[in-house]
Amino acid sequence: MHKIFIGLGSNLKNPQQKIKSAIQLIQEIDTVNLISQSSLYETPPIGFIDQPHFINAVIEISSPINFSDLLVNLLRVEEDFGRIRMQKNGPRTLDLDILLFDDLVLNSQTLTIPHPRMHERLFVLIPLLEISPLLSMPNHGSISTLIANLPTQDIKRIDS
Ligand code: PH2
Ligand code: MG
Ligand code: MG
Repeated sequence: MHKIFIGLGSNLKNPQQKIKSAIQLIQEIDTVNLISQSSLYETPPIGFIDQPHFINAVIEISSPINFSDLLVNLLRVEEDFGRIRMQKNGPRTLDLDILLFDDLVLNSQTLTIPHPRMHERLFVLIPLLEISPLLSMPNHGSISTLIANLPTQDIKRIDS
């Protein structure tokens, strides 16, 4: 069984509902078990600034699936939500990122694990800390220490 963390993000057309439905669809992938899900967070856009705020969340799943089959399944869910890849870091209907896959370190043409920018992104680290307070990531150490060393940002937990 693999222990896998997935980041979810959306900032177009009812993003809260999109994140909730996406979690539902991920759960329906064959062999996938949902272990935990974070709250939803409203987060300011990072990278390309001139776009709506995001809704972000993180889930933990467990599955015997290999990472390439998982990626194929996640891309299919993104497509179900009408994602068209236009601009790097630009607005997106739904973005699903494999953050961590056990302690795997992978740099292939199509996939980098851990996610290459997660250690500097509070919109990933804060929801991750919520569901796994003692978690560490390969090469970057504990999530809580990473958060403590980043400048604060206006990240709001949404009650739902
Ligand atoms: N995703 C990006 C770029 N910037 N900013 C926030 N707040 N949330 C995101 O999910 C996000 C982003 C590229 O995937
Ligand atoms: Mg992303
Ligand atoms: Mg992505």
